[in-house]
Amino acid sequence: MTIQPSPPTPNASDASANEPQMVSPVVALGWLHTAKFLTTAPQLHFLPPLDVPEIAFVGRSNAGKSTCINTLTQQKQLAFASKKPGRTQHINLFSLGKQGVTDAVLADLPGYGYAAVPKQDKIRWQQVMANYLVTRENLKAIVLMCDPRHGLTELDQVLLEVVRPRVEEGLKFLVVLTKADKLTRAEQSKALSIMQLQAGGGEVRLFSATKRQGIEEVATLLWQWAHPAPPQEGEAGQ
Ligand SMILES: Nc1nc2c(ncn2[C@@H]2O[C@H](COP(=O)(O)OP(=O)(O)OP(=O)(O)O)[C@@H](O)[C@H]2O)c(=O)[nH]1
Ligand SMILES: [Mg+2]
Repeated sequence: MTIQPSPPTPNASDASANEPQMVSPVVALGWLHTAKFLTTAPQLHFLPPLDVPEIAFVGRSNAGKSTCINTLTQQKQLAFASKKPGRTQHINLFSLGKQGVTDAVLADLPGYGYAAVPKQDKIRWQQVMANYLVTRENLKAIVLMCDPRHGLTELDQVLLEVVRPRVEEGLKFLVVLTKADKLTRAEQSKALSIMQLQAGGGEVRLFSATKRQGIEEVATLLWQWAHPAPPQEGEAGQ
């Protein structure tokens, strides 16, 4: 398998390096549909070093990370989703890219905050995750899955603090408000406004796997982050 960052898109010459490239949701979803299981690892040092953009899905246990990955990739059982919290226990990587050329990877991370997990395991996992978020070199974006009925938990806040220095250096950040189908329209727009204030400049989107809400928006954003516009002439090295 070949793994390489995608080359600059030729017809994007008039796009500024800071502006996202335009893409249709159909293209973004077609790209996500190419997802294939790449590898699984209990700890950071078992993950292969990669030089393509990596997008990590994080959040409390049962928030809907694995379901979101399955929905975005339009594959029923790519990531293990379950009614039982704590189903995902390893870092699972999925490669993306057309014609067998990987141009990005998705990472499904185990959830945190599940009460029934022994304390030692919780601490161990929090350390693995913090280590991953701080040191994974090709990490390009974080998708924080948050159930708006619970809001940001204490551990979500800790995570935000851990990644803040990297976000200030350009790491992309998206809060996905999951299970939006459980909220009324009015509750949805309230949850969106509150999270926009809390997300510290990151993006926020409502999402529902069951009602298929927000799928195109999230897919487009992920595609844009994995395919940044090439620098304009004269901008190289700035
Ligand atoms: N109503 C509703 N339920 C959802 C949605 N997304 C996920 N769920 C349910 O939430 C439960 C947990 O989903 P998972 O995708 O396994 O959650 P996870 O965040 O991967 O959980 P861990 O692997 O334990 O961290 C499952 O019962 C899903 O069916 C959604 O959009 N709407
Ligand atoms: Mg999971």
